[in-house]
Amino acid sequence: MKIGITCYPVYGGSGVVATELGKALAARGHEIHFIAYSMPFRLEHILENITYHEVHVNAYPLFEYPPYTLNLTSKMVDVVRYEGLDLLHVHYAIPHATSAVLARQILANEGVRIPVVTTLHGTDVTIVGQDPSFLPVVSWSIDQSDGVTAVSEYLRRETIDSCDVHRDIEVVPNFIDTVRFRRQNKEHFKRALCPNGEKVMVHVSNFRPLKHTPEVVETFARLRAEGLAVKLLLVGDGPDRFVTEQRARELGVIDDIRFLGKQEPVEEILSIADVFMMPSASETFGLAALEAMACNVPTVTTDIGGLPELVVEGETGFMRPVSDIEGFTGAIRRILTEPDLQARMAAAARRRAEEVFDVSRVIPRYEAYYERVREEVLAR
Ligand code: GMT
Repeated sequence: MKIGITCYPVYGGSGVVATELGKALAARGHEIHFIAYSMPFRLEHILENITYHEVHVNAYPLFEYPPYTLNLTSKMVDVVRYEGLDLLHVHYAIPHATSAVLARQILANEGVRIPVVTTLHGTDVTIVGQDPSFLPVVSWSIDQSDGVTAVSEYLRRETIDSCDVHRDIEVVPNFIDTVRFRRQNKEHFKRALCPNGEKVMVHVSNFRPLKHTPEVVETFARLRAEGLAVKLLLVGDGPDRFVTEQRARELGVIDDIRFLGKQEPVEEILSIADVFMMPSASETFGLAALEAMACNVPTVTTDIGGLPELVVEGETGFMRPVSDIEGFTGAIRRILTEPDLQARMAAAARRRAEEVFDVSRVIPRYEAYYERVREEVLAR
């Protein structure tokens, strides 16, 4: 199939999933066309059957707010028309689904039928999508898509309940390349960071307020205060980086924390981790936790959103209520001080990543869904 994929190309879960999906589909012989405002950061280099089409935004003096949605729509029309695409798959409803539905309408005037599949990732429904200035457009764009997928059962229900959407939504979970994401021998790296054999706690996010990153530092400070020999690695960057760093200074633990910033490849850092912490207030799936699981790292997360569909409580990690610092501390203390439990959870986390979320198990579900949607559209 010839598939156009649109996503946010910057650091973030939906862009990662869209890019990895495109790469995996290309490896299975599909022709993939990425349509975005910059090269998706995980694309690295263009492969034989992957093409990248850049959307240019006009900076006309009249436009205080350049209408990116329209530039994207025109680019989609162009790529479908000249590359002969079979399907458009957009990730994140705002504004990608709106542009795709508009492009489909423009092309219909020329007798071209292009099915639109929208994948919902989270904040496009749970936070941004709930803003009254977006909600009617988000609901309409989801309803008008020919196919809609959500990355968890939680998000499927949430979309129906909060967006006034009346249609089928297929749940296709996120996935992981367990060949790339596996525990590697990084002993030299571990020795450099932990010269005295300290344990390693890792957090990876885009430091948005809903990630509750200061709570990672609070939890870490409690563990240090109990005398636990542990270091904290913080990966990523974003709006709460400053307050997180400030809290670490106030709590006197800054010297035991490394702020590593945006890092690729994250699997090398996860390879030296003993525990991964994700105290998010909202998470439709928790891709960063799955990346940790694939690298044999037990996770301590909140018990909200799609996380209970990913984490098996007491088996692959522990889940605690939002902002339950005492609960996070207790769970991490157990993992770091009970070697048998840590090893058992590490193995179970890897097994779950392989058995349920491996890329080879999930991509065929997208392929089958594309076929179904295309058949339905062409039969109309
Ligand atoms: O988590 C973020 O802030 C990024 C966001 C995105 O859309 O890029 O992530 C969402 O999509 C990811 C991929 O499907 C999910 O793993 C994340 O759980 C989800 N984030 C939230 O729901 C907050």
